[in-house]
Amino acid sequence: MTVKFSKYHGLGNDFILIDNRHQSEPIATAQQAEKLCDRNFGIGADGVIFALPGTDDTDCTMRIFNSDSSEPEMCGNGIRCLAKFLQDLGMKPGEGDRYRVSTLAGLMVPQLQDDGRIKVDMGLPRLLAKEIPTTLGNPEEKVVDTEILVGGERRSVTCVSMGNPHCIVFVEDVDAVPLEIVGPQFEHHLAFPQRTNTEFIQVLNRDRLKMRVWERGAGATLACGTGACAAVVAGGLTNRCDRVATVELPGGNLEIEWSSVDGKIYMTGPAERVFVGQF
Ligand code: ZDR
Repeated sequence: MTVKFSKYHGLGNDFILIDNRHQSEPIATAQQAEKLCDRNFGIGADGVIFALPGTDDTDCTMRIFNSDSSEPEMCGNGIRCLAKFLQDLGMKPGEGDRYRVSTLAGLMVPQLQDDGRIKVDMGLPRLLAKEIPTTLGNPEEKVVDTEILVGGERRSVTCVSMGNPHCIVFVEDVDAVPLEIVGPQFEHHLAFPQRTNTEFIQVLNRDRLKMRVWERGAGATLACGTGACAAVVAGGLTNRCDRVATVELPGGNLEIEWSSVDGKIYMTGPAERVFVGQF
């Protein structure tokens, strides 16, 4: 079988997009997706995204596999790529300039902006320990500046779910973090039964954060949309930053707003098609 794909990236977080709107199950398995992501033996990507048929009140359903074949609930950079992909396929948004997309983390609404960027209504952050999920603290309470022992070192962390789990660690100097060592220690820590994405954040200013990320199932990546959202929520919860902030990632910047009106997170950033092909 020949399958057409398009390769997109959002700030260097790159994905293989497959038009799967004709059937409700992904046309590739998680194991095939892992092979496609291989940068030496495959196409190369941080994940594979399938554009599946929508439900009664959505235009499309997004499913994504990480490069290790695990399936995350949500992907912030990926959903911007998906919106661009649907536009490039000639699909009109059901609601003006907004697509309604079902994900395992619920409804997401990416909006195509005139400047070419995409603004995504990412919904409400989930803050209770049981929602992350993490065994840190009390299951019915938030995990804010909570102590954890990782790799023999005491760290203070704040946990946020954007549908997928995030552990935020504020540091003095983000470039000094040995990501390849501590990233996996956080990802597989017993305190995170579903594993976790981990963001190391340096506060540059009340409206500017610098971030490096170790993604669950994908390792060090150039950007993480849900992680940038989680970082601003963690910064807000601990009064380290304002509710509107720019997050500097290795691959570029994302603008994040934690609305004080509806409590939702809005993420704005680019998505670009790099090439198309078939396998
Ligand atoms: C971090 C991510 N790339 C994004 O942009 O939000 C999402 C990918 C999924 C992540 N690796 C996870 O939760 O397993």
